[in-house]
Amino acid sequence: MKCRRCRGPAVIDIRRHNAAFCRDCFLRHCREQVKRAIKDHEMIVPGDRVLVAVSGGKDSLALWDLLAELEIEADGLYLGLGIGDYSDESGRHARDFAVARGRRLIEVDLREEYGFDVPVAAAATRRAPCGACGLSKRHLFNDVALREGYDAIATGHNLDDEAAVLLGNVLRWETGYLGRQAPVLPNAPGFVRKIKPLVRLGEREMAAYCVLTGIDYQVDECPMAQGNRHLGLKEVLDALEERSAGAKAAFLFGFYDRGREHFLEEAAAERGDLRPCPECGSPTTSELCAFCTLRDRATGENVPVHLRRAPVGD
Ligand code: Q46
Ligand code: ZN
Repeated sequence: MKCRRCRGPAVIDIRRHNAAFCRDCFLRHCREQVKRAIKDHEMIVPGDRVLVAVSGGKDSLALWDLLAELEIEADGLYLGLGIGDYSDESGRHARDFAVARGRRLIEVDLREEYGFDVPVAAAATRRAPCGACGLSKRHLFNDVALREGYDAIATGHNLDDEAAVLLGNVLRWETGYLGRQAPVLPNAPGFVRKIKPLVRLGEREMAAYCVLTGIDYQVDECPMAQGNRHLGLKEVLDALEERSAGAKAAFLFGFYDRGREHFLEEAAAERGDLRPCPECGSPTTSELCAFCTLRDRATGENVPVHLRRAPVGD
């Protein structure tokens, strides 16, 4: 197996590109894919302050590294979710990475700052932990970015993640979510721009990037991931990809180019009239935002019933 670019011995093959690469050409391929995603979707403009959501896993650490390689200065944000040893280990990987490279890592601990953690929230809401966890992450990324004056929040969602989310939304015809599924969500009053610079790179490529660059990442899966329906969707897409290389990328990029536009109206309508949450100021269509509703349930605070309207997990 030879490298497509330099004809040297290849270390990885990527079937959807019908190509194999040596180490250096593969790293260059990753940088090019991120650069192209940023340019095609106008994710970052010069002078932007970027905050990377860092979990300690392969995707977020590779993203932080790739942005630096492209001379995009970015700080990191790590959220302590309180998921036992898994969170302890994740935090250690994120901190070690930041210290070794002299980067700023902002840390927010859910339990210390808000009085609950993901397992407690899951028990209080009697729903799969990923609902409460995802909701908390979305809220806190935005909240910290707003408070600290960042222009964009970069997350490590890769091609496999995004294709799985898309399949899930299509299977249930979640038209509002379909309208909002994009590699970049522009800023709006109360919302910092969200960007996904890894959408052109797959899960296997991100793991290879970390191994080849010596990034020490959290390999263990989150113990609360059972019941996360994305895992099943990924398996379905992997089976399709196995039969037909490039199927995932065609599915996702075809949607961005020709599908999403059909759902924009629904997405806008679902957003309705946003107003500030009386407790935290975040934009919400309910009387109390979903995060504050979750926090109150998880901490057992006595909130009047009429304020507990925001659906948890939206
Ligand atoms: S951390 Fe949180 Fe993930 Fe664990 S509880 Fe689910 S969403 S699986 S990326
Ligand atoms: Zn709120």
